[in-house]
Amino acid sequence: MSEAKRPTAYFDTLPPDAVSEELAPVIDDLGLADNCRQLVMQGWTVVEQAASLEFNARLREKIMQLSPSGGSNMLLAKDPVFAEAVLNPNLLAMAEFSVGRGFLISQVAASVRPDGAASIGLHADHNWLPSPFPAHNMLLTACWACDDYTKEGGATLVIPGSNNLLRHPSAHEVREVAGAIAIECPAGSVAMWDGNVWHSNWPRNLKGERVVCHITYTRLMMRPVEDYSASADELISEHGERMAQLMGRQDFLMGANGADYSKLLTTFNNAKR
Ligand SMILES: O=C(O)CCC(=O)C(=O)O
Repeated sequence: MSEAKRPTAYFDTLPPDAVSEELAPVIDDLGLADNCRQLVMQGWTVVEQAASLEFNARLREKIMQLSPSGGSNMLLAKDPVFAEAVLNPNLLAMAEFSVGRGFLISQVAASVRPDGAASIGLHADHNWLPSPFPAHNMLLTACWACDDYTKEGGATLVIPGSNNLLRHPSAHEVREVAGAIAIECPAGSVAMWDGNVWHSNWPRNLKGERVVCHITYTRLMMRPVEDYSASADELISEHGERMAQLMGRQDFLMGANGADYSKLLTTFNNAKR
């Protein structure tokens, strides 16, 4: 009798730095092979001219309209221009490479930084994941720079290679910011980094605003199997605070109005305990 056939496709995990055979022609067509390599080696990369200048201007204008107090979130539901951004072929290809086929959208937010804006503080975007970080990246952040990125203008700061440490920076490392460089690139570029790399931004010392659309894609693993959001209010009123925790209502992620940054530090600290 022949041996029962096992579904071998269940076991063919690609190494973290490999481009799948399905994705390879797309990466080649878009000229993104060097970006993939840089993302793996250094934890960050930039895709310049990700779309037309007309698109960049439209995106910037919409962010300014929707961000009266310096920022906004839940943007995918607020205007179709954000669907164009998250579905941009360059971003989709890099996301598939970095966080795997079937990846999900996690966040579409914006920041508007005026002259004098302070640094956000050094961190890794795997902030709600304990270290050591896994071999495969879980989150890809794509920051659409609607304005030129320069150090003086408050560009994103990155510590190349810190992605290989697979951990969060210590308080000392956050203060020192040793080895940091500015990601300098023209308006219309998309700066991307994995969940591991330590980054922040430089203070802005330039007139006018730095406008950025922050897009995060996440690996399919990060999604609960069942979606209880429609029943959450009822379950919580019946069962209380521990049910609220299970429904994700005690963390900063995904409230009724998007992320609740007043709970950000508690969430990050919870995730490391
Ligand atoms: O605003 C920036 O330049 C950096 C943003 C950032 O740290 C993030 O989106 O994780």
